Amino acid sequence: MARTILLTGASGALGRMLAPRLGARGYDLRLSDIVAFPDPLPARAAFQQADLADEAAVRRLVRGTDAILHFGGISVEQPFRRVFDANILGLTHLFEAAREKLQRVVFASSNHAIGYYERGTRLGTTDPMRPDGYYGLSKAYGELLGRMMFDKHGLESVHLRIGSCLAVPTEARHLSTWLSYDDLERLVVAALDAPETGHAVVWGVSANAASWWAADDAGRIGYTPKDDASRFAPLPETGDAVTRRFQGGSFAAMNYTRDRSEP
Ligand code: NAI
Ligand code: 15L
Repeated sequence: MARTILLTGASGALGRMLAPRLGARGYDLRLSDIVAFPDPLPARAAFQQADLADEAAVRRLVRGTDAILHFGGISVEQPFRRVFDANILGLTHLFEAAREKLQRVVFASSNHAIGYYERGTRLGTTDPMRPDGYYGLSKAYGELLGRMMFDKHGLESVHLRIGSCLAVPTEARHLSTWLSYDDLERLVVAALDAPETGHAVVWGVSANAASWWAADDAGRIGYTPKDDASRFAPLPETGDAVTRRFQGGSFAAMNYTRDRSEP
C-alpha cells in the first residue's frame, strides 16, 4: 500500500474533502496548492505551497513521495492561456517529475473530455474523446500523456473521468453524472492501493441507475461504487437547449457559436 501521498489541489473543494478522510485512513499526506490550505491541517498532513507551472517546485513536491493524487489546476472552462499554464504545463511537469522514481499518478480527469456526446449516448472509456472546451481538452491531454508515459517509461497512472462530484445531486443531469463523496474516496483508495494498474481510465461516477457510462477499468483497479443518484429523483432540468443536449451540460453551451438547429 502506498504510504506518503502527494495531494495537489488540496485547498480546492475535493482536496479539502479528501484530505481528512485519507489522513484518517493512515496515509501520510503532502498537501499542496497555489493558495494556502484553509482548514486546520488533518492528521498526518503537511502543506507545501507551489504553482504547478513552476517545474522546479513540482520536482520538490514529488520527491520522496510514494504516489500522487493530482487534483490541482483549473477546474472550469477558462481562456486557453490559463488552462495551459496550470493544466497542460503543470501536468507535464508532474508526470516528468514522477518518471524519475515511477510514483503512480492518479489524475482527476473530467467528463468534459467527452462533453460533446449527446445525453443518453452510452460510452466506454475507449470511445473517441469529444472535449467541450479548452478545459476538457486539457483533461484529454492528461489521459493521453498518461498513456504515453506508461508505454514509453512504464509509469503507471489511473485517470478518474469524474462526472459531478458533489455532496448531493441538484439537477437532472446529475442523475447520470453524480459521484458521491464516499464513492470518490473509494475510487481514490482503489486507485492508490491496486497492486498494478498500468494505464487505467475509470469513470468517476456512482452506481447511478441513469448513468451513460460503462466499459472502463474499474474492475482492474477494484473500484465498486455504492451510491445512486436516483434516490434524489426527480431533479429539475436547468439551462438552455444546448446545455440540455450534451453530456457536458453548461460547459458545452459556453461560447457555442454553431447554428443551434444543426444536428
Ligand atoms: P477546485 O477548483 O475547487 O480545486 C482546484 C485547486 O487547484 C484549487 O484549490 C486551486 O487553487 C488549485 N490550483 C489552480 N491552479 C493551480 C496552480 N497553477 N498551481 C497549483 N494549484 C492550482 O476544483 P475541485 O472541484 O476540487 O476539483 C478537483 C479536481 O477534480 C480538478 O482537477 C477538477 O478538474 C477535477 N474534477 C472535478 C469535478 C467536480 O465535480 N468537482 C468533476 C470533474 C473533474
Ligand atoms: C467538472 O469537470 C468541474 O470541475 C466541476 O466543477 C463540475 O462542473 C463537473 O465537471 C460537472 O460536469 O458537473
